Amino acid sequence: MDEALRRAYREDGAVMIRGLLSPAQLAQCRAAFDWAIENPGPHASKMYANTGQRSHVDNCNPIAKPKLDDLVASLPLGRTFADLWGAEHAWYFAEEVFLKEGGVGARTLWHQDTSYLPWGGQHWGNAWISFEAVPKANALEILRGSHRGPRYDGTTFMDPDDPTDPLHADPQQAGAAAWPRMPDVEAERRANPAAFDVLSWATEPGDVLILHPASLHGGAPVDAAFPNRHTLVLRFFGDDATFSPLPDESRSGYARDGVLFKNEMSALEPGAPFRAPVFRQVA
Ligand SMILES: O=C(O)CCC(=O)C(=O)O
Repeated sequence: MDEALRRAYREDGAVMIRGLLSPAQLAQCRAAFDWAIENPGPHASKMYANTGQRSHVDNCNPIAKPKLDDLVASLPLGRTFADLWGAEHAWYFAEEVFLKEGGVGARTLWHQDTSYLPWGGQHWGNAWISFEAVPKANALEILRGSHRGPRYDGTTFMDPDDPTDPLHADPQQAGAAAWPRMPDVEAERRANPAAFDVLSWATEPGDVLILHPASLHGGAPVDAAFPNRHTLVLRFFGDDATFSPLPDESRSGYARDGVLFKNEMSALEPGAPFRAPVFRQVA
């Protein structure tokens, strides 16, 4: 692998790998995506039903897990991640699916996945795989280098008036123990379009956007010109991955309070390598 790509991932927290998946591999991913939509897990959220518009987001679906483990073992992603990190090994964690149909769909709010998942260390990565050609205007956006900056409190995604509504704690009440509240990236961009260094790419089917889950990312809305998006996100980790607890273990739904790997994560001490025999090794 090109050293420049490794450096870009280390420094920027996101890279685009064009044509990483063949048409046959992409078709297998699409079949798994469609199956996951038809067989939702306990965290699935659906919106706009019966309006001609549709939104479906599902994270860490335990029913989809065995199928996805088998799929991931057949894809070139594990080796790609190990090469990108410079790691000996890579493991697959779990998926998230994003469906937005009918031209209506708010932006995915800015967030870091590490506000919801107890993850530390360098060797983490999301493979963002969209089945449509996604224009740049509708692309996922990443704040360059933000995976090397503060770990912010997450958004609850629940307050339409406050995209930074804190998930774990109100800093004014929790004081120094709280993680800082996220910047309101969209408000700051409205005031100053150059406020942030934002990375984004238009993608073609087969391209894979790789982003570090500690990076601040968001966006990828649909609109009248690009009405439908179907995206499968697969999350991986390598040798330098540790258990790094959340401030409030009862708030995320995906950590020790979750459904997937709950017991395995409960057995890990802060700072311990993120390992359990149940994680599927893919490199
Ligand atoms: O595709 C999206 O709308 C959001 C993607 C995302 O949050 C992720 O890959 O972690």
